[in-house]
Amino acid sequence: MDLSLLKSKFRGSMLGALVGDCTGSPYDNGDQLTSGMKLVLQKSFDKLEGPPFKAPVVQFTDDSAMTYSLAKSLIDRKELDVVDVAKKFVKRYYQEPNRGYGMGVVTVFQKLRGNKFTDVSSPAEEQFNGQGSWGNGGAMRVAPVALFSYENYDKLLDTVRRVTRITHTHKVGIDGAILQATAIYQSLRLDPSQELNVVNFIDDLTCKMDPIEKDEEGLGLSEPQPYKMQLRVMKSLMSEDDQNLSDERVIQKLGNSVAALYSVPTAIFCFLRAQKPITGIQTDNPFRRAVQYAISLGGDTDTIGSMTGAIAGAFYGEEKINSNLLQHCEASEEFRILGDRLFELSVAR
Ligand code: F2R
Ligand code: MG
Repeated sequence: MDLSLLKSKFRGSMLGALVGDCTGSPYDNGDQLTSGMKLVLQKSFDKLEGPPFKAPVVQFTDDSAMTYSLAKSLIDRKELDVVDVAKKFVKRYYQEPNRGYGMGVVTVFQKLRGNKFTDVSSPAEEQFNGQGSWGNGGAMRVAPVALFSYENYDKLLDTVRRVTRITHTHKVGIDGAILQATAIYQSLRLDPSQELNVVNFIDDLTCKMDPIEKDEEGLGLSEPQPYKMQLRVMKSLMSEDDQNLSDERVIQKLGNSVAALYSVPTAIFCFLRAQKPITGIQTDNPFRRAVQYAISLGGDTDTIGSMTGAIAGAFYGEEKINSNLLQHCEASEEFRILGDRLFELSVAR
């Protein structure tokens, strides 16, 4: 692939994650969006993408704070150093605790600080009576790992597993992060000037998730390969007519919650569905369509928006992310630079 396109894709993934978080956070109250709120969302995107106007920047949340820390650690250390990542997560949390972190992860941070990072495994393992978290907090921050591991999928798997375990040790939480990283990894490799074959994209994800989910350790899940099941559902939804596919049905089938299982597949679906026009989302820009659609599904809007943005940005590259919109997102220049540094580290060594 042409290196300037690949560099644009690295930037696009980091910026896409940021844009989805910033634009999704005002709608993040766990509920579905009313039709009035969807109109507000449409107008808000129109305004942010329109002629420049003076306004306070839209602040990012815990999603981007943790994505930033993870990218910075990989760049500083040139390898995964889980103690350094944990320190950066915790330091940033105590500097800016009001970024919307959930209570679960805050407990992990308190314990990590309490043991002075001598044990970075136990705090996450102790979560939820020793089950570990299946939340989407591992998946929401994983984009830098997909970029860092661009040339080696086994490295991606190992790095995602180890970095996710700092806060999330439930297999469903870890596998959700793997699925999200894999979707970015696949998107980086595709040519955005060619029509995306959505069936192949889902089939490739399914093939990659199969051995990962077979690696079960008797967790007693009712569905032994839950992400493969969600990918099957996604494929079936993709074959339906746009007019008949309501937001309610998508939410009912794929979910929109803080659970990795009910948000990572949703983000991938939003990216794929936005390859074509979607009723009710008025834009010609497929990157915006994907992110706006993800937010319009409600629920965990900042995180599903961010995960969708990271995948869509990795596919389309920076060019499809409106520059006026970026001006309104906090720290967009820093995120662009992180994309460049990860590109230099992984590709242009
Ligand atoms: N949580 C939020 N936002 C609400 C924050 C409100 C805050 N007070 C404020 O506004 O300032 N957002 C962030 O959380 C999501 C990522 O969550 P993460 O990191 O996975 O958290 P956690 O706590 O590990 O899991 C989330 C919830 O899932 C349920 N859960 C997880 N594992 C469970 C298990 N094994 N058994 C039972 N329940 C489990 C719990 O309800 C957890 O609270 C992102 O949206 C991010 O933006
Ligand atoms: Mg969230």
